[in-house]
Amino acid sequence: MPENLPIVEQTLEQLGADTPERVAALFAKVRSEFDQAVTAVSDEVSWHVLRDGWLGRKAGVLALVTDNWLKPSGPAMKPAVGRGLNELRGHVESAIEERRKQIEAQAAERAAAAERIDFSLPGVERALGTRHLVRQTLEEIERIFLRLGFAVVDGPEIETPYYNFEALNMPEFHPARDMWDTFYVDTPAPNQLVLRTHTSPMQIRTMERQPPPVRVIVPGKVYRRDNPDASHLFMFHQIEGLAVDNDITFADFKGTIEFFVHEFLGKSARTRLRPSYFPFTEPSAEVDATCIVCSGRGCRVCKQTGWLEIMGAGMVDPAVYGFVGYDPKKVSGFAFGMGVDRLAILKYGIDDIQVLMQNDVRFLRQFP
Ligand code: 2NM
Repeated sequence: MPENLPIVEQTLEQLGADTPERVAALFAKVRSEFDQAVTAVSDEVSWHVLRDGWLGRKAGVLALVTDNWLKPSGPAMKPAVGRGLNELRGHVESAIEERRKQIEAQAAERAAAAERIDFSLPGVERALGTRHLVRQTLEEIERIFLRLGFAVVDGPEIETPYYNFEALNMPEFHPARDMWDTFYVDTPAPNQLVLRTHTSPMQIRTMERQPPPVRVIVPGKVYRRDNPDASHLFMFHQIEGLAVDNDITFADFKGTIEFFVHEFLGKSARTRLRPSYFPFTEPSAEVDATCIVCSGRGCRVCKQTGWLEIMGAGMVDPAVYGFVGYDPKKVSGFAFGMGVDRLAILKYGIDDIQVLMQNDVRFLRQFP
């Protein structure tokens, strides 16, 4: 029963309704309360509350009007009360039914709107990332060596001094270690660790694990404590290679490197070797290739020499074989190492290596 209708709980006598006009006024009051209530109904739940409150068999308003107004009234008032009640019932029942239809229609409309798909809306454009220029260059180099039968291996960036130096023919306190400004990990003295200064430790691990023949390349990040400038990063990428077997010669090395340069820089690129020094190769060489910017005529990039240094290399020093259990009298091989970041900027004529690490999308988008 609606709260603001206490009159339906009283009898007509208690309410002092002793004329048909007063009875009609009471029905008008009830009807106006109903009209307010029915407009306030907005959903299925409040509709059910309204229906039970007005049409409920025991405590609905119409049941109370029947019990408290109609039944106790005498012959003089009964016709007026009966008419009022019938009118009220007709009005309440049809209005409640009408409201139910409206609410159902609204719900159906809302559900349809939720399901409606507007096929004319533009699609969602997903921003796809691309491989970084360094990654692209690294994979290009990998593919060239894969065609020659090299396998790709990788390993840890944090290494023991044994793998980074000692097994590469650089004992503790040997001045050759100063060729690389090394990052040391802050660990207690006997458990020293370093950030690898080259990927060669993995070549040592590879030889430890398998007998010859070995043909591997090792790509990855390496770390050197340099001050960054246009040609230095303190973290950069290397690809080192190693070929060891019973009868590998310096000629195999030259052929391999020439093939690589032709594939990477083009058939017109030429190579030359200059003597050099590494603790782990003997003899050692720097490999130069024809400058890709000026085709060897001389320019700013090659400092007017016509040549660009692209890698260091050499025949593996027999001392290295001793550390991995190979017999230096039976095996021979060559090794080489190149800076991927440096090759990438040479190939694309970029004048500052640092842009590779700055992640400026205006730069990155030029290498989709
Ligand atoms: C270079 C240059 C020359 C090299 C040597 C070895 C190993 F493990 F076989 F001794 N790995 N890498 C090597 C040789 C690396 O990088 C400029």
